[in-house]
Amino acid sequence: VSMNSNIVIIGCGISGITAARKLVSSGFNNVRILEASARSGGRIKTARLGNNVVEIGANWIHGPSEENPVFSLARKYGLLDPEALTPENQAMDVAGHPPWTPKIFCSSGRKLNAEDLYPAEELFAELLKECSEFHSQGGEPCASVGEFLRTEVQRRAAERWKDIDATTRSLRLCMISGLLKLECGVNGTHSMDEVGPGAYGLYKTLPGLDCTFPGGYEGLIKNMMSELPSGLVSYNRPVRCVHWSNSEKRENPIVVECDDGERIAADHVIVTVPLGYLKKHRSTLFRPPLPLHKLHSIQRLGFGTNNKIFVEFDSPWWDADCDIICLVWEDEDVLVDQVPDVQRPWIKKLFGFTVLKPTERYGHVLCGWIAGHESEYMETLSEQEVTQAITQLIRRFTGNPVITPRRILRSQWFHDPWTHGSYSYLGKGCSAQDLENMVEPLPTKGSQSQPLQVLFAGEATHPSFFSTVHGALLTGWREADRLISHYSSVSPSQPAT
Ligand code: 6YU
Repeated sequence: VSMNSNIVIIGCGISGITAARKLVSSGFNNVRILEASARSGGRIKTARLGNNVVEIGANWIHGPSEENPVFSLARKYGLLDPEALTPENQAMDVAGHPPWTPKIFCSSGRKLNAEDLYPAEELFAELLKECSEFHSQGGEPCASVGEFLRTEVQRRAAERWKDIDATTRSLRLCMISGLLKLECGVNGTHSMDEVGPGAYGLYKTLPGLDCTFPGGYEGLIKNMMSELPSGLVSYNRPVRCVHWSNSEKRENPIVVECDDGERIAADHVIVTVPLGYLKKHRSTLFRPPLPLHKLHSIQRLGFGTNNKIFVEFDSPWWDADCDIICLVWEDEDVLVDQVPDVQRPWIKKLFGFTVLKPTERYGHVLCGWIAGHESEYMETLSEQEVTQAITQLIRRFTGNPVITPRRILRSQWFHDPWTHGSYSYLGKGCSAQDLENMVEPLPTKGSQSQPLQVLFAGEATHPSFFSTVHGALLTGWREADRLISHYSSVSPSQPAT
């Protein structure tokens, strides 16, 4: 009976795909995926800029080592460079921050001595580490991570750098404003003032120096999809509403209603839509509505925007050993990570560029990173307007008035109707309980109705690896396992419940 259960998975990102694979390989033969867009992969999306492979979504395997299932799969499919497979690479523990030495440019175009600014990076790293420890100390000593960082930077800078000349001290603070903007990108938030201090330490890193997919992240998706029965995914099939049942059990309690009006009966539904989509449609996607505690957690958890702007040049204007270019605005020693008037200098939120390497593979391409409302505003501009802003920015910071990009390509995750942003973070007031509430299947405990109707997977449901591909993958397995163990505990003589 169990093997014939109708299981509908909503969303064909990595979590939906892994759930389907596990169920199918465990013998479930009525599994289907409904995907709103025309493709699989969701936030794993590879594109081309000229002849170069670029990632519109996920970039790295964070922590590529034995415990990381994305790493194991990528290795199995032969998708990684030899360096990424070495024991040394797997053993490197950088706590999520690759040891890149930045090249620093400033808004007046003059050259800076990077060593003068190194203490700023050190102080910022020290404070972030302290933030990640609040959780285990059980306290929230401040309103937000941003507030803690700003207050402590001012206090410690005044103490430690009192004998340093005023210009260098001011530049160090400007550098920290840049690091705050970078951290907005890492966390996928508008401002670090929106990130909760108590839950900040819940995010966990794995050992291994972050690596990329030389042929593109989507190679992973293609390989995984090729092992699924063909026809299992229906594309261009947005789900509008999941009709579940809060009352006594009956046959086929769930009806999945699609945008085109089709109604699909199911015994179980696994919902993997992004938190951004869930926030926007939380009051219409479920009938009856979600229980209040689940709705509150969906609201409390954060989901912001982080976008990339790829910029290609005929020849490099940066040094060959440069991994990351940081832009320091010399008027930002007041520590800001937001631009007051979003419409004008939105470009000030772009903290800098990473260099795509190796050059033989990618050509002369930089990836600019921009988070928050400024990033959402950038999405509304034409490609020409973005190119112009980037060109002016680079000319100003290099002092070279003729540098001209060949072309650009940017992501627009906020305006993607099926995502509404990039990835989740733990906002102010969030705790581990919010992630647990996200995971909890419907109907929730204590109800008399048929259990395990609606299950939840996806990046935003992982207790410690939220916002990552490996986190999303593990949640797909988790929900498949929940159904597998549910049926293995039902004795064969009983009808499946
Ligand atoms: C990682 C990285 N990375 C950059 C950028 C982005 C993300 N991530 P999916 O969205 O994939 O699938 C859902 C599907 O549902 C989708 O196909 C929809 O079309 C569909 N759908 C929606 N509505 C529907 C409906 N109504 N009906 C039917 N279908 C519907 N992760 O490991 N390395 O380098 C990056 C990055 C720009 C946007 C990333 C990275 C995040 C991952 O991409 C993401 O988690 C997974 O792909 C999600 O898979 P899924 O299946 O859940 O959803 C200290 C501390 C701080 C904490 N954070 C630090 C971590 C750093 C995070 N790093 C991110 C960095 C980058 C650059």
